[in-house]
Formats: sequence, structure tokens, C-alpha cells
Amino acid sequence: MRIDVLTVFPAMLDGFIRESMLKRAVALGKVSLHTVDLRDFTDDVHRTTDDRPYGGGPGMVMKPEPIVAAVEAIRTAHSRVILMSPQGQVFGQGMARALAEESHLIFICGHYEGIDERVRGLVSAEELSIGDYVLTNGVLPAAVVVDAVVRLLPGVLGGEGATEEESFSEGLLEYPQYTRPVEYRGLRVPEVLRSGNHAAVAAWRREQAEARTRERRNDLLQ
Ligand code: 9D3
Repeated sequence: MRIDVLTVFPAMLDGFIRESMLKRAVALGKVSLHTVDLRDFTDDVHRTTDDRPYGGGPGMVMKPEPIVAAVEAIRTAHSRVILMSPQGQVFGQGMARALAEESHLIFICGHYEGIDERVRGLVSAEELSIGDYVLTNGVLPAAVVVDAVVRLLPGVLGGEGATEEESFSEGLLEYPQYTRPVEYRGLRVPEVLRSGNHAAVAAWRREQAEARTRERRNDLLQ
């Protein structure tokens, strides 16, 4: 898979890539990840990427030309173009699974008050949000989506991914986990986990996952 992330803050993402699981995926050749500086697609001496909004109002709007030029330079017939935006469809594990099937993803990150509305249609972008809270720009949202997608690529998590996704796709929260020591500050690890009875362990985990989901995230059970 190839991923390009278009932003005026490429260094923000480069740091994340260098320090995360993404570095391993890149080293293994599972993904080629590129940050693209939108300023490289400007043609004025000031390398301008934003301008004042028509109709007035506070802040600046991202100009269409650098973004459209960058997408047109990078895209192929097989590219899926994703505009990170608070107005987008809310990203979830289902979308992560769908995006993991693609061969080329292009993420556009906004800054300032937003992006000129004409961009979306001109590059046939779908809009994605990561949830209902206000961030200062789209770089962290793009990093969130890239992280969720890349970890699903075959071989990135050494094959654990698939199994874990199955349990997530059942729509339950995870069961509680314990490691040594068996007693810590007077708190003991549940006996069943040390019983060696695999069927009993599986049943206990299932009950715990269901009880947790009911208490904390009843919406997932609906
Ligand atoms: C405060 C400015 N807002 C009113 C004019 C609009 C606005 C523009 C740009 C609000 C946030 C942003 C920056 N956020 C994103 O680009 C973004 C985002 C988010 O803030 N929350 C959840 N998902 C996403 S995806 C992109």
C-alpha cells in the first residue's frame, strides 16, 4: 500500500511515523508512507497556501490551487482521496478495514478555518472525521486513520491483527488482562486464569467482555 499525506505541517507527521509502529511497517515494506508539503505546490514567492474568506469572517481558508495541484500530481487511476474534515463521516473500525484493502490512499489535511469548498468535488474526495470534538488541524486525524489502517495490513502485527479484529467485529469491549505478580498490593489475579482450563478461561473472558460492554458501552450491544 502507498499512502500520501498532504499538509502544510509535514514535520508533525514525520515525527509520529518515526516513533510509532508505522516505522516498523515501513521497514518491513508493508507500506510506503509519504508526507507531502503543500507549499511545494504553490507558485508564488511567499508560498501562500491560505487566503481570506469570501463573505468575511475570522481566520483564513486554504486556497484550492496547491491542494488540487498536489493531488493531481500524485494520484493514479487507483487512488482513494480522503479529506480530513469535521464535517465528514465518522471514522470507525469498519472503515479502517475497508481502507486496508486499497492500494493507494491520499489524505488531505486542513488547517486554519477550513478548505475552499471547490476542492472536494474537483478531486472527488470523501470527507472523514474522527469524532465530535474540535482540533486545530487535520494532521492528527490523518495520523489516527493511517495508524488504524496500517496495523491491519498483513504481516504488520505478525498475524495477531486478524484474530483481534474478529473479537472487535463481534462488537464487544475487551476482557480484563493480568500479568505477574499473582498478588499485587493485596489484589489477586482471578483464579480461573491460572487454572489451565482453557474452556473455563474462554467462558470467563466472554462473560467479562459482555458485562463490561453492557455497563460502559451499551450502545455497542444495540
Ligand atoms: C474553529 C473553526 N471551526 C469553525 C469555523 C471550523 C474548523 C475548521 C478546522 C474546526 C476544526 C478544524 C480543524 N479540524 C480538522 O481539520 C479535523 C477534525 C477535527 O477537528 N475533529 C475531528 N475530526 C477531524 S478531521 C479534520
